[in-house]
Amino acid sequence: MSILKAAGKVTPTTRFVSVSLQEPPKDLVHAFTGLNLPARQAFAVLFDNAANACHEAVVSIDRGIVESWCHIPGVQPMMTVDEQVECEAAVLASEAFRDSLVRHYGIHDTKLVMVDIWSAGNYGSEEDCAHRLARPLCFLRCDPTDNGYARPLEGIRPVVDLNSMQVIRVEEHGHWPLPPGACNYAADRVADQRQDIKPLEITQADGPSFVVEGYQVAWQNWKFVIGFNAREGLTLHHLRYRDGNEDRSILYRASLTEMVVPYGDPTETQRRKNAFDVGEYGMGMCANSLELGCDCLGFIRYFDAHLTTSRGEPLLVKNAVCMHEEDFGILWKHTDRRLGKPEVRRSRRLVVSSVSTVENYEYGFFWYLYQDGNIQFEVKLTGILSLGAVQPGETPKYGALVAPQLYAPNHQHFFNVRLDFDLDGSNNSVQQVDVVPGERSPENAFANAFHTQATTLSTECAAQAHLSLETARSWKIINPGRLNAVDQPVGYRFLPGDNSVPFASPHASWRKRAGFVEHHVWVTPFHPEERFAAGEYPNQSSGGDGLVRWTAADRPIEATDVVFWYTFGHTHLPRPEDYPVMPTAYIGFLLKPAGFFARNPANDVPPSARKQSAAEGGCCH
Ligand SMILES: [Cu+2]
Repeated sequence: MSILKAAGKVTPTTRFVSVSLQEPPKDLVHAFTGLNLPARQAFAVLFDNAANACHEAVVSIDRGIVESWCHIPGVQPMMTVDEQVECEAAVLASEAFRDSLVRHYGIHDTKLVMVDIWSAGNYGSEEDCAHRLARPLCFLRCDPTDNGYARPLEGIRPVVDLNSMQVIRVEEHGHWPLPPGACNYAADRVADQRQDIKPLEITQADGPSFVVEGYQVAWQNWKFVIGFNAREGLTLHHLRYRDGNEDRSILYRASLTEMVVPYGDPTETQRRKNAFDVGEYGMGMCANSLELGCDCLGFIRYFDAHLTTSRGEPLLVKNAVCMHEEDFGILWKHTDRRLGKPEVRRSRRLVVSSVSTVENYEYGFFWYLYQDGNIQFEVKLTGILSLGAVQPGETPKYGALVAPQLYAPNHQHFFNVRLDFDLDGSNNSVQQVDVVPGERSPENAFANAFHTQATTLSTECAAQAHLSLETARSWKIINPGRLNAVDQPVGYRFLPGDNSVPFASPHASWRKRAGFVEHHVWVTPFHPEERFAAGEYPNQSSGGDGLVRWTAADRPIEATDVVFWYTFGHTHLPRPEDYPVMPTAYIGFLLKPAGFFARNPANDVPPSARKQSAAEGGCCH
């Protein structure tokens, strides 16, 4: 902040949207020997509310100067946490809003009203294009610590200009009574909690198996660097696996680049609901400090995140990232019946995670590293549904009742993860692998055949694909310049998990802004400025940016530095059991070595030491 201030770039109405590490050029990182540190630079996005103007700055920390300063016309960067707080205060102070509250609900005192900022999107109006807007949703608590989401103020929709921080107007769409029931989930408010859970203790008397130096981690054969920024949250860098005497690179960088939650109810109070939780809210900015609550068991190592307030002051998110080891059942087993001797190994995985709260919803982001070279990413969806009120006796068509007169609209969550591979270096290709049933033929006389067909993807357009259950489609990232023990290019297989297609029409405004949902898989040649699947500034954008725009050039992607982008969607059809708080739903993907190693890399895992007393009885893995 001080460097930008000294350079005269900061006005009293400037917001610091984000300040993050300007990551050094890849070739510098690849050539880094540990001696000459690259120049230390920060990348800042600033927004001046008075001028309604966005600027990007690159600042040299070493030299104390602003190296570049660039006006980005016509964009709205993501909303800051400060704006969330100020927006709520502005709505609660608004005469028009208070007047609506009295007329609709007879509420004179606003202290139990909750106002959640919601992004406004862009539906083509002059207002959507020219103002920095929010369209908050409002709720009413029964008392100051109640779960207010149980009582939506359905008919009232304030529209807020975030530049003036004023309510422009309050839209009223009819009258809905408050749902009759309250419902809470807090420990001090749930009566009759179950009594039959005995403690489950995980102890690691000798400490954990990982070694940490700053943000660099070594765990068994794995090495990587943990990163964190306001927009993406947790990032992994320079992921390597030690194979014999060689640290072999797998991923240069991995991150969640965007996500969107479109809602499927066309009624007036609900139809604008969609949220780009990365590009509009900032997944890192919404990260929990796990100092306040982390439920991992065992030896936990935390990492802090260093962000800024919207006024440029340092903002420390203590314990934003949690790392620990978990037992994960059987790693492998075989009993040779002739020897009567089982060989079994327990699987240990390293878990690196963070959790973000985006108003009502929670997202947990979990990277798992396994001893056999597997890399898994899992999103955990929990928190509270976005709820609305319905009329007494009404059964909603576009959602589900979760309690009397309270419903949750159908919706989807689409995530996009960017995997910048460096598989034994950056000369990589991607293959689409389809399983093909064999035709009956002299060669296939018993008609039992099937085989894989690997298509090396040559251009960006050829790479765009959906999952295919019919062909058990998977993908393989290979290094054509390095052969394995059986003379095949070394590779890692990409195995998708659950997925979905978008159910909103292609004409839906949000789909234009979220072009990344058009294909599950995209492959691009590395470009340092291609970072976010929906582009740099999806908030209130008119769309067409990001993957859709870049890949229109149909660049070659074979035997080059490739980036693999994966879009995965969770279709959420709510149920009463998701209320008042949702049991976690899981979605993600798996990367599995496929000819990367010469054999099972976990062959060398020793049997686990077991101290077992006679009283403990039998052994079961
Ligand atoms: Cu959901």
